[in-house]
Amino acid sequence: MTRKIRVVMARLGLDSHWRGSIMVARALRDAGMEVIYVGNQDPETIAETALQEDADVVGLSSLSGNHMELAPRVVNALRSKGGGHRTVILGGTVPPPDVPRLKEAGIAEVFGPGTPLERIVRYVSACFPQNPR
Ligand code: B12
Repeated sequence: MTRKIRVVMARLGLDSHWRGSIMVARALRDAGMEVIYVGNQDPETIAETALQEDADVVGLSSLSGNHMELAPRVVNALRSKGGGHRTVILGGTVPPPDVPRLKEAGIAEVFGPGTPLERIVRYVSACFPQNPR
């Protein structure tokens, strides 16, 4: 049986910038996905929530420069709990030189400021072609 794509969306650490993550959460929801928005959380709590919610995708938002430390910690926490197959995506003010290092650390894709919401929806949908929207 197919089910909707499930996305857990969080702001990394104490990042107070919420606009982008809310806009992305709404766009994914409007595209027919189940979005669980958990606000500010530490990496281990985000990973635990993703497992408890059986999320397909973990969406992380960071505009305060904490992405290199905290985003890989989400991936590591997922892997240590057997949830490393989940797709982790990141958005926010990520300098381009950081992107390859984040991908090496297991972040599937990075979306910077100004990314059209349709592009994010298309990316997530394409990761799970078998799921209805
Ligand atoms: C508005 C704003 C604020 C507001 C936030 C209001 C709010 N509640 O959201 C306030 C005034 C509170 C604020 C505070 C601070 N800010 Co500020 N802020 C901005 C500003 C001007 C715009 C951010 C914004 O709302 N953009 C609009 C949204 C729609 O875009 P977005 O968030 O980028 O989201 C898009 C993508 O990034 C992506 N995306 C984002 N999240 C996610 C998540 C997922 C899963 C996906 C797929 C995609 C995605 O998709 C979105 C659509 O394209 C930016 C400058 C800028 N141009 O980015 C600085 C900026 C982000 N702020 C900055 C700073 C330094 C701060 C402060 C540290 C300042 C201070 N000294 O106190 C604090 C942060 C404190 C904290 N604990 O986080 C810096 C960050 C520098 C860095 N990253 O190294 C910036 C870049 C300004 C600058 N040029 O220096 N800020």
